[in-house]
Amino acid sequence: MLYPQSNQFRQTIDLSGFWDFLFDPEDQGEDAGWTSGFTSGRPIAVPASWNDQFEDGRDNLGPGWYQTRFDLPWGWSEQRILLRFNSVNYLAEAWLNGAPLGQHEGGHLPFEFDVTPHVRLEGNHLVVRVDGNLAPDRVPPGRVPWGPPDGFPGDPGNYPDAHFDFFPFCGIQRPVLLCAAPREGLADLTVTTDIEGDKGHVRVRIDRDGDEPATAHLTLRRPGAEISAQVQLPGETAEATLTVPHAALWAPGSPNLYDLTVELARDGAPFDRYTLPVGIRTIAIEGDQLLLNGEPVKLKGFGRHEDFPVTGRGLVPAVIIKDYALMHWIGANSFRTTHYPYSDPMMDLADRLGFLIIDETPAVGLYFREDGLERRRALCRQYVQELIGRDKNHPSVIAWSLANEPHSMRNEAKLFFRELYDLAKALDPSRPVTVVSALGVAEEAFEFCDIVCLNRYWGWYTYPGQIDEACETLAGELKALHEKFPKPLILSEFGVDTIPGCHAQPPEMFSEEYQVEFLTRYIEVLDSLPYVVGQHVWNLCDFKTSQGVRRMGGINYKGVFTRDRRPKMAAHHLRELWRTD
Ligand code: BDP
Repeated sequence: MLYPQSNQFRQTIDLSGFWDFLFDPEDQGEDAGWTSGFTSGRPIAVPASWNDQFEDGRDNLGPGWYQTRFDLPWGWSEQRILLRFNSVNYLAEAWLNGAPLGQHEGGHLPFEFDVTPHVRLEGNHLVVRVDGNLAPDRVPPGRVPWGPPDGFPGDPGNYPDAHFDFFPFCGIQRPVLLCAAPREGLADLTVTTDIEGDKGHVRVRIDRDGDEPATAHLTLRRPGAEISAQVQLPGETAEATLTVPHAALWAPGSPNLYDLTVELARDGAPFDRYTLPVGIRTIAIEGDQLLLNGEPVKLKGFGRHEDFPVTGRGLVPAVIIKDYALMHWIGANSFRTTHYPYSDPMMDLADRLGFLIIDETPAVGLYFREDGLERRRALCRQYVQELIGRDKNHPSVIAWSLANEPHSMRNEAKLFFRELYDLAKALDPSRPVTVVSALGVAEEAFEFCDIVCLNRYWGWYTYPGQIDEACETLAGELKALHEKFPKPLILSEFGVDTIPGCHAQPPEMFSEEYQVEFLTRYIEVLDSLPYVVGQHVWNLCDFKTSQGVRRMGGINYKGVFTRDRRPKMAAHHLRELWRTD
């Protein structure tokens, strides 16, 4: 699915702003007659989570009803009109002028409707029902009956009862776009690159709607370079390769991008065009090394959250810029999109700024009891397809993560992930695929995953306050893991809750000194093991969670920056360890 853009043949408008909103008092569903509009609504900001916008919103997971009105801009009357939602969490259903458009399950991934048959020139009325409730058969799940063998006995639980450790923010969290696109225009582009000597090959697959013969003109440009090709499109797809002499490769530190423009024409007259940034780079695994452009690369960075006061998980462009500035300042070159796909601007900026991303589906807290398993499997397949469909052309994306910390103790887990792994590889053979696990050597999916990603908290949940024991255990475990699965290994989470301003000497849990010592000593271990190709600290910033005895004030304090992006002591220490200039 191509991200909407505006040019001579396409136009996009953003429907963001203040919409009307109401909570469904008794979940009366569409029968209440709201699908064609309601009068009792209050104003709500779109995009943003609803939870922190209202006094009665925080723990209310819906359903909630949104509505807005719009007119079509000048010149759109003969066009094909698409309505795109960049992210609605969790279950969305939409109506335009009373006509049902469809529904989409799962937040953080885009979906669109062709609204051409329903749209009017003026006075359009869009209604969206959003259900953010937690349920055992949703992904990520919630309200899961908790206990062995899928969970730990005596888990204290949390409220709202999420089966994951971040607040279940809901609502229309990213922009809603209205797009005019030519009929029979470009439907998709898939770009892969490889390198041969100092040449770069850019392979482009073109998919389009309709099958009347057309010609595609391709141009790849950056200052001082322009390469063109032309290919006939007798039907719906075609492929072309552009070869770039003396290619300017993409890498962190030198994130060179080319603009690829694909123009469709018939009888010499152009009728559609799309421009996509392209980074020429390769990613490969050789033995226990991760190779970027043929050279070993080590990831330094974080797990993060899309999380900010008041806006919740809503898109805030300035926070994106700030987070990249902080990651650059500290010397990070990488992050994982813990625990769901991040916004399109976050991904675009990683290409521009040169960050390496492990791109994760929304499958966190998965468990494998029979009840609801088929539904969870179908959702996970859908997420893999949607994620790869959305992000396949980003040079910054160097691996796909199928899930975070699945409760893989049951036999079903291995086959479940084998199928997802095969699906990801079929859709994108060019990138490594992983599962991020806390099970260690017992995680059977590591047998076929390309990279082993482990989350570890020795010195926090286990061996509290005992960093010597923690580091000894960590070193032993990493060695055993690598012996069993001789592949590149990433410590994909490690960190400790740290209350800013809390100090202790000798270091004690929750103090800033303890975070410094924990991270420094862990990194010493990681740096001493050649097969450890990545270190991702948990977390870049403090973030909101459900309420529970482990989360004071409903906040996870493992950030090296506070929730409002101020450095703790550890940020300065990490900077000394990571910055190379
Ligand atoms: C890991 C999870 C992460 C949590 C973290 C923690 O992957 O989502 O926030 O633990 O406990 O197990 O802080």
